[in-house]
Amino acid sequence: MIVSNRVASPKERAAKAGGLAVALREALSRRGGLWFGWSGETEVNPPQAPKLMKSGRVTYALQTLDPEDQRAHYAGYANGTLWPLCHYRLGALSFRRSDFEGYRRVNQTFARSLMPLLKPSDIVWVHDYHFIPLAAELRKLGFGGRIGYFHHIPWPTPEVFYSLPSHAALVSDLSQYDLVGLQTAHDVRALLTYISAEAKGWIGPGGVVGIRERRFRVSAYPIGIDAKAFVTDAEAAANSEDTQRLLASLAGRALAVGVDRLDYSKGLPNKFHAFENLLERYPQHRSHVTMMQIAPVSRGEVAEYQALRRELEESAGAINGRYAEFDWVPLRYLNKPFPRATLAAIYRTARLGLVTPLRDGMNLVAKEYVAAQDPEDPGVLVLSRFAGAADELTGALLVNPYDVEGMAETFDLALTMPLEERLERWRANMDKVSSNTIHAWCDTFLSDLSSETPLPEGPERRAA
Ligand code: GDG
Repeated sequence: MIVSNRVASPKERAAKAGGLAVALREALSRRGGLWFGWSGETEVNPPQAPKLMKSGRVTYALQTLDPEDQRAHYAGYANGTLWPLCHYRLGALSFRRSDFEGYRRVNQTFARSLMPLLKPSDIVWVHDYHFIPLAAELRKLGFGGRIGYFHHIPWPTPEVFYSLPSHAALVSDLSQYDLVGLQTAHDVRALLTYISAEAKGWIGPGGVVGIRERRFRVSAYPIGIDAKAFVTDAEAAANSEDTQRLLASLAGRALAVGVDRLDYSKGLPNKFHAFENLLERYPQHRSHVTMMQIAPVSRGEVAEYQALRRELEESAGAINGRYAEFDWVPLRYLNKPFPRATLAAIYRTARLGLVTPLRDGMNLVAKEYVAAQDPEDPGVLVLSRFAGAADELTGALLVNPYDVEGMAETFDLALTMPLEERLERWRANMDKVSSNTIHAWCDTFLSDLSSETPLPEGPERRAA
């Protein structure tokens, strides 16, 4: 059983599903299973049971929520509190007890609606920060089977995590899982440090953790992409109509591309400033490089996101106003999403991939950019050291996104990098992207979650 906030309905699936949705669906189809989540609809006094839809071996179970609960859960606690907290943005953190209560209520609703569908032998895999208390709620209803949790975003270090008034409750909820998966070793260290310092837990070998009577495992499972599918898409894109149109519009200029949801964690203002700084301090690149930022609007109902959108519109206007020529616009800023095939064409054409988040769990765009490159003439990935992907993609040029001038220097270095070095760096990155795929990630997590090997006893039990 997979639980995630949004479930692409069977109708939507083919057209829109991204790599993660496709991989989870494949994992479910192979084993047969159920995908449970929010229907995307709200209704006062919603039905207590989910709407069921079957497609092949996968059943979709979609729960409708009360509008106020949904707001408190999604825009309130999940995206107004946990998202900024986990991305180290304490200035953007807002905490209201009523939102926290709404968050718990939605988790209770989900547990009540899921419970009648569960058999004791079922394995439940919960995705992301919207559902941290779900295992605790299922346990209260008597579910004793295996439950795993994967946290797609960073886990903050204890000093940051303490800012959350409900930090102890959240970790106590986490202890009701059997397996907690995080993106990187850094995230694991952050959580384990909190557990031993604050939650009075013990840490055993292999990431085994004990808090009070609970024993569970915490481990890193860096998420990957469907590398083969991306290579195929990119090869197909090499001569596509999209590529032809793009090349014609560039008129021989180098392209630097960024693809990010319009989110403050993605560091877009800093990236724009760095590009502006490049044009200012390296005039040789003026009229010779075009930056394209694709930034589909996300969580548009949250005030922080509206402010970011205004800031970027102003900044893009200022850069273009200052540097554009009658035949060259330095920055193309696009607020709409594009089909995956078009993205593949853009990635492959781009000499530079600019992935510069202030903080990111993994960042799949970095891996997609690598997979889409022409193996004979690959582009250069410029990557924030604060993206989880920086651990694996050692061939990238790493940057500190807070250092705008440093980033501009790195953009210059990337634009002038000789082919030999580009090849060497790309090969190192591609090795990682093609070995640690989304399928490998899925299989490893599920096999660890299903493992029957008993966890070692904690210190008290051993002493007794
Ligand atoms: C969260 C964590 C973690 C973007 N624009 C378009 C489009 N996209 C696709 C990309 C990529 C996905 O959306 C974005 O994934 P990221 O990993 O970059 O970022 P988040 O959305 O913040 O994801 C992140 C991830 O979960 C997985 O665990 O890596 O750290 O924050 O696949 O290609 N896709 C299409 N058109 C667009 O315009 N088709």
